[in-house]
Amino acid sequence: AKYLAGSHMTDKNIAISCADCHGESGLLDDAETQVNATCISCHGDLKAVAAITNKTEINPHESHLDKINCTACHGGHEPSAIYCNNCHSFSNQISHVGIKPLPKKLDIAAYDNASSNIVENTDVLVIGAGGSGFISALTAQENGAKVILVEKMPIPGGNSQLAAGGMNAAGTTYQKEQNIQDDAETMFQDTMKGGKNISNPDLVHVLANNSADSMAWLTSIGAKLNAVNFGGGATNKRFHAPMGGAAVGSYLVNIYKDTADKSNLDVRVNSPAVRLLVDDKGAVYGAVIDGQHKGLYEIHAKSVILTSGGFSANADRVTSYKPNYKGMTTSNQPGATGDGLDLAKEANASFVDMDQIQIHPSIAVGSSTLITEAVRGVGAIMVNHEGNRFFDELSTRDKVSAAILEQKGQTAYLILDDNIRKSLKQIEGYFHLNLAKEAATLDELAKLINVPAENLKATVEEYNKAVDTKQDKYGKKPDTLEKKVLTGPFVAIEIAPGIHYTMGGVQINTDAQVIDNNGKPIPNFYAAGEVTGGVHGANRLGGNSISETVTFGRIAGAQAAANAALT
Ligand code: MEZ
Repeated sequence: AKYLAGSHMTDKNIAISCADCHGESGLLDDAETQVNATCISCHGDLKAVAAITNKTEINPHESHLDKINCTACHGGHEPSAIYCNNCHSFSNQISHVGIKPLPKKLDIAAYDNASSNIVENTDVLVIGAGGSGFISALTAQENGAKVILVEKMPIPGGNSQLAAGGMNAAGTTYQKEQNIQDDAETMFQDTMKGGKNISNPDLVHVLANNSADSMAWLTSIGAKLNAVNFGGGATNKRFHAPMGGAAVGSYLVNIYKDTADKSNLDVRVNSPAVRLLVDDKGAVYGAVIDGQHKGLYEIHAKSVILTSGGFSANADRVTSYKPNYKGMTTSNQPGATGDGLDLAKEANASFVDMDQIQIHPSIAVGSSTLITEAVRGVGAIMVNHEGNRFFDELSTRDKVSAAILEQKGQTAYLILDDNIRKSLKQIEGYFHLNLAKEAATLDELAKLINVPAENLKATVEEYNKAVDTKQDKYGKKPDTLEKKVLTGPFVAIEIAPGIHYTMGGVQINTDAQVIDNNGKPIPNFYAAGEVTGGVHGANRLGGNSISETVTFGRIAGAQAAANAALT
Protein backbone atom coordinates (compact mmCIF):
# COMPACT_ATOMS: atom_id res chain seq x y z
CA ALA A 1 0.00 0.00 0.00
CA LYS A 2 1.10 3.58 -0.65
CA TYR A 3 0.86 6.44 1.85
CA LEU A 4 1.88 6.01 5.47
CA ALA A 5 1.40 2.27 5.61
CA GLY A 6 3.60 1.80 2.54
CA SER A 7 6.40 4.11 3.63
CA HIS A 8 6.45 2.68 7.14
CA MET A 9 6.78 -0.83 5.78
CA THR A 10 9.38 -0.23 3.08
CA ASP A 11 11.76 2.19 4.82
CA LYS A 12 13.97 -0.16 6.78
CA ASN A 13 14.73 2.47 9.42
CA ILE A 14 11.09 2.70 10.45
CA ALA A 15 9.79 -0.66 9.31
CA ILE A 16 6.73 -1.82 11.17
CA SER A 17 4.38 -4.69 10.42
CA CYS A 18 0.65 -4.70 9.58
CA ALA A 19 0.01 -6.11 13.06
CA ASP A 20 1.68 -3.10 14.68
CA CYS A 21 -1.27 -1.02 13.50
CA HIS A 22 -4.03 -3.56 12.96
CA GLY A 23 -3.34 -5.95 15.84
CA GLU A 24 -3.13 -9.72 15.47
CA SER A 25 -6.76 -9.97 14.33
CA GLY A 26 -6.19 -7.51 11.51
CA LEU A 27 -9.42 -5.73 12.49
CA LEU A 28 -9.47 -2.07 13.45
CA ASP A 29 -11.79 -0.82 16.16
CA ASP A 30 -13.81 2.29 15.30
CA ALA A 31 -11.55 4.63 17.30
CA GLU A 32 -8.47 3.07 15.63
CA THR A 33 -6.97 2.70 19.09
CA GLN A 34 -4.04 0.48 18.19
CA VAL A 35 -2.91 2.52 15.16
CA ASN A 36 -2.92 5.68 17.26
CA ALA A 37 -1.06 4.01 20.10
CA THR A 38 1.58 2.85 17.60
CA CYS A 39 1.98 6.39 16.18
CA ILE A 40 2.42 7.74 19.72
CA SER A 41 4.85 5.03 20.79
CA CYS A 42 7.27 6.12 18.03
CA HIS A 43 6.53 9.84 17.56
CA GLY A 44 5.31 10.92 20.99
CA ASP A 45 1.96 12.50 21.76
CA LEU A 46 0.46 15.57 20.06
CA LYS A 47 2.45 17.94 22.31
CA ALA A 48 5.72 16.20 21.52
CA VAL A 49 5.00 16.28 17.78
CA ALA A 50 3.99 19.95 18.08
CA ALA A 51 7.43 20.72 19.51
CA ILE A 52 9.07 19.16 16.43
CA THR A 53 6.79 20.87 13.91
CA ASN A 54 6.89 24.31 15.50
CA LYS A 55 8.79 25.82 12.57
CA THR A 56 5.75 25.80 10.28
CA GLU A 57 3.93 29.12 10.01
CA ILE A 58 0.80 27.52 11.44
CA ASN A 59 1.67 24.50 13.51
CA PRO A 60 -1.02 21.90 12.80
CA HIS A 61 -0.18 19.90 15.91
CA GLU A 62 -0.64 22.86 18.22
CA SER A 63 -4.38 22.79 17.96
CA HIS A 64 -7.17 23.88 20.28
CA LEU A 65 -8.52 20.40 19.52
CA ASP A 66 -6.28 18.79 22.08
CA LYS A 67 -5.60 15.03 22.28
CA ILE A 68 -7.02 14.24 18.89
CA ASN A 69 -6.31 10.94 17.20
CA CYS A 70 -3.40 10.96 14.73
CA THR A 71 -5.73 9.19 12.32
CA ALA A 72 -8.09 12.19 12.30
CA CYS A 73 -5.60 13.63 9.78
CA HIS A 74 -3.13 10.91 8.84
CA GLY A 75 -4.34 8.08 6.64
CA GLY A 76 -2.52 4.76 6.49
CA HIS A 77 -3.87 3.78 3.10
CA GLU A 78 -5.10 7.13 1.82
CA PRO A 79 -3.55 10.59 1.52
CA SER A 80 -3.23 12.47 4.80
CA ALA A 81 -5.04 15.77 5.04
CA ILE A 82 -5.67 18.42 7.62
CA TYR A 83 -8.93 17.96 9.52
CA CYS A 84 -8.65 21.61 10.64
CA ASN A 85 -9.24 22.72 7.06
CA ASN A 86 -12.91 21.86 7.46
CA CYS A 87 -13.08 25.16 9.34
CA HIS A 88 -9.83 26.99 8.56
CA SER A 89 -8.01 27.41 5.28
CA PHE A 90 -4.38 26.69 6.09
CA SER A 91 -2.61 26.73 2.79
CA ASN A 92 0.95 27.56 3.74
CA GLN A 93 3.94 25.26 3.94
CA ILE A 94 2.17 22.49 5.83
CA SER A 95 2.54 19.20 4.02
CA HIS A 96 -0.58 17.09 3.43
CA VAL A 97 -2.66 20.23 2.81
CA GLY A 98 -6.15 19.30 1.80
CA ILE A 99 -9.40 18.59 3.53
CA LYS A 100 -9.83 15.35 5.37
CA PRO A 101 -13.17 14.08 4.09
CA LEU A 102 -15.64 13.98 6.92
CA PRO A 103 -18.11 11.24 7.62
CA LYS A 104 -21.03 12.04 5.35
CA LYS A 105 -23.98 13.99 6.68
CA LEU A 106 -26.10 11.16 7.99
CA ASP A 107 -29.10 10.15 5.97
CA ILE A 108 -31.13 8.83 8.89
CA ALA A 109 -34.02 7.87 6.58
CA ALA A 110 -31.72 5.46 4.74
CA TYR A 111 -31.36 3.48 7.99
CA ASP A 112 -35.12 3.09 8.50
CA ASN A 113 -35.01 -0.65 9.01
CA ALA A 114 -31.38 -1.02 10.05
CA SER A 115 -30.80 -3.70 12.66
CA SER A 116 -28.13 -6.16 13.72
CA ASN A 117 -27.72 -9.41 15.62
CA ILE A 118 -24.69 -7.96 17.32
CA VAL A 119 -26.03 -6.50 20.56
CA GLU A 120 -24.27 -4.85 23.48
CA ASN A 121 -26.05 -3.96 26.72
CA THR A 122 -25.51 -0.98 28.95
CA ASP A 123 -27.39 1.08 31.54
CA VAL A 124 -27.08 4.43 29.79
CA LEU A 125 -26.30 5.21 26.16
CA VAL A 126 -25.31 8.82 25.43
CA ILE A 127 -25.46 9.96 21.79
CA GLY A 128 -23.06 12.81 20.95
CA ALA A 129 -19.77 13.57 22.73
CA GLY A 130 -19.83 17.35 23.02
CA GLY A 131 -20.00 19.16 26.35
CA SER A 132 -23.50 17.93 27.25
CA GLY A 133 -22.57 14.39 26.21
CA PHE A 134 -19.47 14.22 28.37
CA ILE A 135 -21.23 15.78 31.34
CA SER A 136 -24.31 13.53 31.06
CA ALA A 137 -22.09 10.48 30.70
CA LEU A 138 -19.78 11.41 33.58
CA THR A 139 -22.76 12.19 35.81
CA ALA A 140 -24.55 8.94 34.97
CA GLN A 141 -21.31 7.11 35.74
CA GLU A 142 -20.93 9.04 39.03
CA ASN A 143 -24.43 7.78 39.87
CA GLY A 144 -23.41 4.16 39.43
CA ALA A 145 -24.49 3.50 35.84
CA LYS A 146 -22.58 1.62 33.17
CA VAL A 147 -22.32 4.14 30.32
CA ILE A 148 -21.39 4.14 26.62
CA LEU A 149 -20.84 7.53 24.91
CA VAL A 150 -20.93 7.43 21.08
CA GLU A 151 -19.79 10.18 18.70
CA LYS A 152 -20.14 10.25 14.91
CA MET A 153 -17.11 12.47 14.29
CA PRO A 154 -13.46 11.35 14.50
CA ILE A 155 -12.94 13.95 17.24
CA PRO A 156 -15.01 14.29 20.42
CA GLY A 157 -15.88 17.71 21.82
CA GLY A 158 -18.62 18.94 19.47
CA ASN A 159 -19.25 22.65 19.37
CA SER A 160 -18.29 22.94 23.05
CA GLN A 161 -14.72 22.36 21.91
CA LEU A 162 -14.96 25.59 19.91
CA ALA A 163 -16.68 27.72 22.55
CA ALA A 164 -14.56 30.79 22.89
CA GLY A 165 -16.09 33.03 25.52
CA GLY A 166 -17.32 31.89 28.88
CA MET A 167 -20.03 30.37 31.04
CA ASN A 168 -22.82 32.34 32.72
CA ALA A 169 -23.51 31.58 36.36
CA ALA A 170 -24.99 33.68 39.15
CA GLY A 171 -24.08 33.63 42.83
CA THR A 172 -20.79 31.79 42.33
CA THR A 173 -17.88 31.67 44.74
CA TYR A 174 -15.76 33.48 42.13
CA GLN A 175 -18.27 36.37 41.94
CA LYS A 176 -18.39 36.59 45.73
CA GLU A 177 -14.58 36.65 45.94
CA GLN A 178 -14.61 39.59 43.52
CA ASN A 179 -17.48 41.42 45.27
CA ILE A 180 -19.74 41.05 42.25
CA GLN A 181 -23.40 41.28 43.24
CA ASP A 182 -25.53 38.88 41.24
CA ASP A 183 -28.30 36.39 41.79
CA ALA A 184 -30.24 33.67 40.00
CA GLU A 185 -33.36 35.81 39.64
CA THR A 186 -31.45 38.49 37.69
CA MET A 187 -29.92 35.79 35.47
CA PHE A 188 -33.45 34.41 34.92
CA GLN A 189 -34.79 37.87 33.99
CA ASP A 190 -31.86 38.62 31.65
CA THR A 191 -32.24 35.25 29.92
CA MET A 192 -35.99 35.64 29.47
CA LYS A 193 -35.58 39.18 28.15
CA GLY A 194 -32.66 38.19 25.87
CA GLY A 195 -34.79 35.33 24.50
CA LYS A 196 -37.67 37.77 23.83
CA ASN A 197 -39.81 36.12 26.48
CA ILE A 198 -40.63 33.05 24.42
CA SER A 199 -38.40 30.66 26.42
CA ASN A 200 -39.94 28.07 28.70
CA PRO A 201 -39.67 29.85 32.10
CA ASP A 202 -39.45 26.55 33.99
CA LEU A 203 -36.34 25.58 32.03
CA VAL A 204 -34.84 29.05 32.43
CA HIS A 205 -35.37 28.85 36.21
CA VAL A 206 -33.54 25.52 36.21
CA LEU A 207 -30.69 27.10 34.23
CA ALA A 208 -30.35 30.10 36.53
CA ASN A 209 -31.02 28.39 39.87
CA ASN A 210 -28.50 25.62 39.25
CA SER A 211 -25.79 27.72 37.63
CA ALA A 212 -23.71 28.31 40.77
CA ASP A 213 -23.82 24.58 41.62
CA SER A 214 -22.83 23.76 38.06
CA MET A 215 -19.83 26.04 38.45
CA ALA A 216 -18.97 24.34 41.74
CA TRP A 217 -19.12 20.94 40.02
CA LEU A 218 -16.76 22.17 37.29
CA THR A 219 -14.42 23.39 40.02
CA SER A 220 -14.59 19.95 41.63
CA ILE A 221 -13.28 18.30 38.45
CA GLY A 222 -10.42 20.79 38.13
CA ALA A 223 -11.83 23.68 36.06
CA LYS A 224 -11.15 27.19 37.31
CA LEU A 225 -13.30 29.81 35.57
CA ASN A 226 -12.40 32.71 37.81
CA ALA A 227 -12.11 35.55 35.26
CA VAL A 228 -15.57 37.09 35.54
CA ASN A 229 -16.73 39.67 33.02
CA PHE A 230 -19.75 41.09 31.23
CA GLY A 231 -21.40 39.06 28.51
CA GLY A 232 -23.91 40.53 26.03
CA GLY A 233 -27.35 41.22 27.51
CA ALA A 234 -26.27 40.57 31.11
CA THR A 235 -27.05 42.98 33.95
CA ASN A 236 -24.08 41.85 36.01
CA LYS A 237 -20.65 40.36 35.49
CA ARG A 238 -21.40 36.63 35.31
CA PHE A 239 -19.48 35.48 32.23
CA HIS A 240 -16.88 33.12 33.73
CA ALA A 241 -13.74 32.16 31.82
CA PRO A 242 -10.26 30.85 32.57
CA MET A 243 -7.99 33.60 33.95
CA GLY A 244 -5.75 35.05 31.23
CA GLY A 245 -8.34 34.74 28.50
CA ALA A 246 -7.90 31.20 27.15
CA ALA A 247 -10.89 29.88 25.19
CA VAL A 248 -13.36 28.31 27.61
CA GLY A 249 -14.44 25.43 25.36
CA SER A 250 -11.19 23.66 24.64
CA TYR A 251 -10.14 24.32 28.25
CA LEU A 252 -13.25 22.56 29.58
CA VAL A 253 -13.42 19.77 27.02
CA ASN A 254 -9.83 18.80 27.80
CA ILE A 255 -10.82 18.52 31.47
CA TYR A 256 -13.87 16.41 30.52
CA LYS A 257 -11.65 14.12 28.45
CA ASP A 258 -9.13 13.75 31.28
CA THR A 259 -11.95 13.03 33.75
CA ALA A 260 -13.41 10.47 31.32
CA ASP A 261 -9.99 8.81 30.90
CA LYS A 262 -9.55 8.57 34.67
CA SER A 263 -12.96 6.98 35.14
CA ASN A 264 -12.52 4.65 32.11
CA LEU A 265 -15.59 6.05 30.41
CA ASP A 266 -16.32 4.09 27.22
CA VAL A 267 -16.12 6.84 24.55
CA ARG A 268 -16.45 5.70 20.92
CA VAL A 269 -15.61 8.10 18.07
CA ASN A 270 -16.44 7.36 14.40
CA SER A 271 -19.59 5.73 15.77
CA PRO A 272 -22.78 7.43 14.52
CA ALA A 273 -26.13 6.42 16.02
CA VAL A 274 -28.24 5.91 12.91
CA ARG A 275 -31.52 4.64 14.30
CA LEU A 276 -33.26 4.92 17.63
CA LEU A 277 -34.74 1.67 18.96
CA VAL A 278 -38.29 2.22 20.17
CA ASP A 279 -40.59 -0.57 21.42
CA ASP A 280 -44.28 -0.93 20.61
CA LYS A 281 -45.23 1.05 23.74
CA GLY A 282 -43.16 3.99 22.52
CA ALA A 283 -40.32 3.46 25.01
CA VAL A 284 -36.77 4.00 23.81
CA TYR A 285 -34.44 1.06 24.46
CA GLY A 286 -31.24 1.84 22.57
CA ALA A 287 -29.85 2.68 19.16
CA VAL A 288 -28.32 1.14 16.07
CA ILE A 289 -24.71 2.29 15.59
CA ASP A 290 -22.86 2.26 12.27
CA GLY A 291 -19.22 2.03 13.38
CA GLN A 292 -16.66 3.09 10.79
CA HIS A 293 -14.97 -0.33 10.85
CA LYS A 294 -17.36 -2.48 12.85
CA GLY A 295 -20.43 -1.64 10.76
CA LEU A 296 -23.94 -1.98 12.14
CA TYR A 297 -24.49 -3.10 15.71
CA GLU A 298 -27.09 -2.39 18.39
CA ILE A 299 -26.59 -0.95 21.85
CA HIS A 300 -29.50 -1.77 24.15
CA ALA A 301 -29.76 0.64 27.05
CA LYS A 302 -32.10 1.19 29.99
CA SER A 303 -31.86 4.94 29.35
CA VAL A 304 -30.80 6.91 26.29
CA ILE A 305 -29.61 10.52 26.42
CA LEU A 306 -29.55 12.56 23.22
CA THR A 307 -26.80 15.19 23.27
CA SER A 308 -26.12 15.43 19.54
CA GLY A 309 -26.04 19.23 19.23
CA GLY A 310 -27.64 21.69 16.85
CA PHE A 311 -27.72 22.14 13.09
CA SER A 312 -25.94 25.41 12.29
CA ALA A 313 -23.52 23.59 9.96
CA ASN A 314 -26.36 22.15 7.88
CA ALA A 315 -27.04 24.93 5.37
CA ASP A 316 -30.05 23.16 3.84
CA ARG A 317 -31.72 22.71 7.19
CA VAL A 318 -30.95 26.28 8.26
CA THR A 319 -32.32 27.80 5.05
CA SER A 320 -35.43 25.63 5.24
CA TYR A 321 -36.33 27.72 8.31
CA LYS A 322 -34.56 30.98 7.38
CA PRO A 323 -34.25 31.37 3.60
CA ASN A 324 -32.59 34.77 4.08
CA TYR A 325 -29.59 33.14 5.83
CA LYS A 326 -28.59 31.50 2.56
CA GLY A 327 -24.85 31.73 1.89
CA MET A 328 -23.92 32.82 5.43
CA THR A 329 -20.84 31.37 7.05
CA THR A 330 -21.06 29.44 10.34
CA SER A 331 -18.96 29.32 13.48
CA ASN A 332 -19.86 25.66 14.03
CA GLN A 333 -17.89 22.44 13.73
CA PRO A 334 -18.79 20.47 10.61
CA GLY A 335 -20.63 17.74 12.52
CA ALA A 336 -23.35 20.15 13.69
CA THR A 337 -25.84 18.90 11.11
CA GLY A 338 -28.81 18.06 13.34
CA ASP A 339 -28.96 14.29 12.70
CA GLY A 340 -30.10 13.81 16.28
CA LEU A 341 -33.32 15.67 15.48
CA ASP A 342 -34.14 13.03 12.88
CA LEU A 343 -33.38 10.30 15.41
CA ALA A 344 -35.73 11.91 17.91
CA LYS A 345 -38.57 11.93 15.36
CA GLU A 346 -38.49 8.12 15.45
CA ALA A 347 -39.56 8.30 19.09
CA ASN A 348 -42.39 10.74 18.30
CA ALA A 349 -40.59 13.60 20.05
CA SER A 350 -42.08 17.07 19.84
CA PHE A 351 -40.02 20.08 18.78
CA VAL A 352 -40.06 23.74 19.80
CA ASP A 353 -38.73 26.99 18.34
CA MET A 354 -37.17 25.29 15.31
CA ASP A 355 -37.07 28.52 13.32
CA GLN A 356 -35.14 30.41 16.00
CA ILE A 357 -31.63 30.51 14.64
CA GLN A 358 -28.98 32.80 16.06
CA ILE A 359 -26.44 34.69 14.05
CA HIS A 360 -23.34 35.78 15.94
CA PRO A 361 -22.08 39.28 15.12
CA SER A 362 -18.42 38.49 14.97
CA ILE A 363 -17.11 35.80 12.65
CA ALA A 364 -13.78 36.84 11.12
CA VAL A 365 -14.38 37.80 7.51
CA GLY A 366 -13.14 35.13 5.07
CA SER A 367 -13.12 32.39 7.69
CA SER A 368 -15.38 30.47 9.99
CA THR A 369 -13.47 31.53 13.08
CA LEU A 370 -15.54 33.08 15.82
CA ILE A 371 -14.10 36.26 17.26
CA THR A 372 -15.31 35.84 20.77
CA GLU A 373 -17.78 38.27 22.26
CA ALA A 374 -15.22 38.53 25.06
CA VAL A 375 -13.15 40.80 22.77
CA ARG A 376 -15.98 43.32 23.01
CA GLY A 377 -16.44 42.37 26.66
CA VAL A 378 -12.87 43.48 27.47
CA GLY A 379 -13.30 46.79 25.64
CA ALA A 380 -12.95 46.56 21.84
CA ILE A 381 -15.11 49.05 19.97
CA MET A 382 -16.85 48.41 16.68
CA VAL A 383 -16.63 50.77 13.68
CA ASN A 384 -18.03 50.68 10.16
CA HIS A 385 -16.19 51.30 6.89
CA GLU A 386 -16.51 55.06 7.45
CA GLY A 387 -14.58 54.65 10.72
CA ASN A 388 -17.64 55.49 12.85
CA ARG A 389 -19.11 53.63 15.78
CA PHE A 390 -22.73 52.73 15.14
CA PHE A 391 -24.08 50.56 18.00
CA ASP A 392 -23.66 49.39 21.58
CA GLU A 393 -20.99 46.69 21.22
CA LEU A 394 -22.42 44.74 24.16
CA SER A 395 -26.04 44.66 23.18
CA THR A 396 -27.62 41.27 22.45
CA ARG A 397 -26.21 39.41 19.45
CA ASP A 398 -29.37 39.63 17.34
CA LYS A 399 -29.33 43.43 17.63
CA VAL A 400 -25.58 43.80 17.07
CA SER A 401 -25.77 41.45 14.05
CA ALA A 402 -28.70 43.38 12.58
CA ALA A 403 -26.80 46.64 13.05
CA ILE A 404 -23.71 45.28 11.22
CA LEU A 405 -25.85 44.01 8.35
CA GLU A 406 -27.12 47.58 7.87
CA GLN A 407 -23.57 48.92 7.35
CA LYS A 408 -21.85 49.28 3.99
CA GLY A 409 -20.43 45.89 2.92
CA GLN A 410 -22.34 44.23 5.79
CA THR A 411 -19.11 43.95 7.78
CA ALA A 412 -17.49 46.00 10.55
CA TYR A 413 -14.12 46.33 12.30
CA LEU A 414 -13.31 45.63 15.91
CA ILE A 415 -10.75 48.19 17.05
CA LEU A 416 -8.64 47.73 20.16
CA ASP A 417 -5.43 48.91 21.69
CA ASP A 418 -2.49 47.11 23.23
CA ASN A 419 -3.92 47.07 26.78
CA ILE A 420 -7.13 45.47 25.62
CA ARG A 421 -5.15 43.03 23.48
CA LYS A 422 -3.03 41.96 26.43
CA SER A 423 -6.08 41.31 28.59
CA LEU A 424 -7.31 38.42 26.41
CA LYS A 425 -5.01 35.61 25.35
CA GLN A 426 -7.27 34.52 22.50
CA ILE A 427 -6.49 37.71 20.59
CA GLU A 428 -2.95 36.43 19.91
CA GLY A 429 -4.61 33.38 18.34
CA TYR A 430 -6.31 35.66 15.79
CA PHE A 431 -2.90 36.99 14.77
CA HIS A 432 -1.66 33.41 14.51
CA LEU A 433 -4.52 32.73 12.09
CA ASN A 434 -3.83 35.94 10.11
CA LEU A 435 -7.24 37.36 11.04
CA ALA A 436 -6.02 40.48 12.87
CA LYS A 437 -4.07 43.51 11.60
CA GLU A 438 -1.93 45.84 13.68
CA ALA A 439 -0.34 49.27 13.26
CA ALA A 440 1.64 51.59 15.50
CA THR A 441 -0.81 54.51 15.18
CA LEU A 442 -4.48 55.00 14.43
CA ASP A 443 -3.51 56.82 11.21
CA GLU A 444 -1.59 53.79 10.00
CA LEU A 445 -4.32 51.40 11.09
CA ALA A 446 -6.93 53.45 9.22
CA LYS A 447 -4.79 53.21 6.07
CA LEU A 448 -4.36 49.46 6.52
CA ILE A 449 -8.09 48.82 6.73
CA ASN A 450 -9.06 51.54 4.31
CA VAL A 451 -11.24 53.73 6.53
CA PRO A 452 -10.95 57.57 6.78
CA ALA A 453 -8.26 58.25 9.40
CA GLU A 454 -9.88 61.48 10.63
CA ASN A 455 -13.13 59.64 11.35
CA LEU A 456 -11.41 56.77 13.13
CA LYS A 457 -9.41 59.14 15.33
CA ALA A 458 -12.49 61.23 16.16
CA THR A 459 -14.45 58.06 16.97
CA VAL A 460 -11.76 56.84 19.36
CA GLU A 461 -11.46 60.25 21.00
CA GLU A 462 -15.21 60.45 21.51
CA TYR A 463 -15.30 56.91 22.92
CA ASN A 464 -12.45 57.64 25.34
CA LYS A 465 -14.41 60.66 26.60
CA ALA A 466 -17.43 58.40 27.14
CA VAL A 467 -15.23 56.18 29.32
CA ASP A 468 -14.43 59.26 31.43
CA THR A 469 -17.99 60.53 31.66
CA LYS A 470 -19.65 57.07 31.74
CA GLN A 471 -22.13 58.33 29.19
CA ASP A 472 -22.24 56.73 25.77
CA LYS A 473 -24.40 57.94 22.93
CA TYR A 474 -25.00 54.34 21.79
CA GLY A 475 -26.20 53.33 25.23
CA LYS A 476 -23.26 51.22 26.37
CA LYS A 477 -23.82 50.66 30.09
CA PRO A 478 -21.65 52.84 32.39
CA ASP A 479 -19.97 49.85 34.07
CA THR A 480 -18.97 48.44 30.67
CA LEU A 481 -17.21 51.70 29.78
CA GLU A 482 -14.01 50.57 31.46
CA LYS A 483 -11.02 50.75 29.12
CA LYS A 484 -9.96 53.50 26.76
CA VAL A 485 -8.53 52.78 23.33
CA LEU A 486 -5.29 54.61 23.95
CA THR A 487 -2.02 52.78 23.56
CA GLY A 488 -0.50 51.55 20.32
CA PRO A 489 -0.02 49.27 18.58
CA PHE A 490 -3.67 49.34 17.58
CA VAL A 491 -5.49 46.32 16.22
CA ALA A 492 -8.33 45.80 13.72
CA ILE A 493 -10.30 42.64 13.02
CA GLU A 494 -12.91 42.61 10.28
CA ILE A 495 -16.08 40.80 11.31
CA ALA A 496 -19.40 39.73 9.83
CA PRO A 497 -22.40 37.92 11.28
CA GLY A 498 -22.60 34.13 10.78
CA ILE A 499 -24.84 31.25 11.86
CA HIS A 500 -23.91 30.35 15.39
CA TYR A 501 -26.62 28.57 17.34
CA THR A 502 -29.94 26.85 16.80
CA MET A 503 -32.22 27.65 19.72
CA GLY A 504 -34.92 25.15 18.72
CA GLY A 505 -34.89 21.42 19.27
CA VAL A 506 -36.61 18.58 21.09
CA GLN A 507 -38.94 19.61 23.86
CA ILE A 508 -37.83 18.58 27.34
CA ASN A 509 -39.15 19.01 30.87
CA THR A 510 -37.19 20.13 33.93
CA ASP A 511 -35.97 16.53 34.45
CA ALA A 512 -34.49 16.55 30.90
CA GLN A 513 -37.06 13.99 29.75
CA VAL A 514 -37.98 14.27 26.08
CA ILE A 515 -41.65 15.14 25.58
CA ASP A 516 -43.74 13.44 22.88
CA ASN A 517 -46.37 14.90 20.58
CA ASN A 518 -49.05 14.22 23.18
CA GLY A 519 -47.22 16.25 25.81
CA LYS A 520 -46.02 13.16 27.75
CA PRO A 521 -42.44 12.20 28.68
CA ILE A 522 -41.10 9.45 26.39
CA PRO A 523 -40.06 6.52 28.62
CA ASN A 524 -36.26 6.13 29.04
CA PHE A 525 -35.48 9.08 26.76
CA TYR A 526 -33.57 12.20 27.89
CA ALA A 527 -31.85 15.09 26.12
CA ALA A 528 -29.56 17.99 26.96
CA GLY A 529 -27.76 20.81 25.21
CA GLU A 530 -28.26 22.35 21.80
CA VAL A 531 -30.38 19.47 20.49
CA THR A 532 -33.10 20.67 22.88
CA GLY A 533 -35.30 23.74 22.57
CA GLY A 534 -37.01 26.04 25.03
CA VAL A 535 -34.11 27.32 27.13
CA HIS A 536 -33.00 30.23 24.97
CA GLY A 537 -36.20 31.27 23.23
CA ALA A 538 -35.63 33.62 20.32
CA ASN A 539 -32.04 34.57 21.16
CA ARG A 540 -29.40 32.89 23.31
CA LEU A 541 -27.28 35.08 25.54
CA GLY A 542 -23.54 34.59 25.19
CA GLY A 543 -22.29 32.29 27.96
CA ASN A 544 -25.64 30.50 28.42
CA SER A 545 -24.74 27.62 26.18
CA ILE A 546 -21.87 26.24 28.29
CA SER A 547 -24.07 26.89 31.31
CA GLU A 548 -26.85 24.81 29.72
CA THR A 549 -24.52 21.93 28.85
CA VAL A 550 -23.38 21.65 32.46
CA THR A 551 -26.73 22.14 34.20
CA PHE A 552 -28.91 20.06 31.89
CA GLY A 553 -26.11 17.52 31.28
CA ARG A 554 -25.94 16.97 35.06
CA ILE A 555 -29.73 16.59 35.28
CA ALA A 556 -29.98 14.25 32.27
CA GLY A 557 -27.13 12.07 33.56
CA ALA A 558 -28.57 11.78 37.08
CA GLN A 559 -32.14 11.13 35.86
CA ALA A 560 -31.01 8.56 33.29
CA ALA A 561 -28.95 6.71 35.89
CA ALA A 562 -31.85 6.72 38.35
CA ASN A 563 -34.21 5.42 35.66
CA ALA A 564 -31.73 2.67 34.76
CA ALA A 565 -31.49 1.65 38.40
CA LEU A 566 -35.28 1.05 38.46
CA THR A 567 -35.26 -1.60 35.73
O1 MEZ B 1 -21.94 31.61 24.28
C1 MEZ B 1 -21.41 31.93 23.22
O2 MEZ B 1 -21.83 31.60 22.12
C2 MEZ B 1 -20.22 32.81 23.25
C3 MEZ B 1 -19.86 33.36 24.55
C4 MEZ B 1 -19.58 33.08 22.13
C5 MEZ B 1 -18.49 34.04 22.10
O3 MEZ B 1 -18.69 35.09 21.53
O4 MEZ B 1 -17.42 33.76 22.64
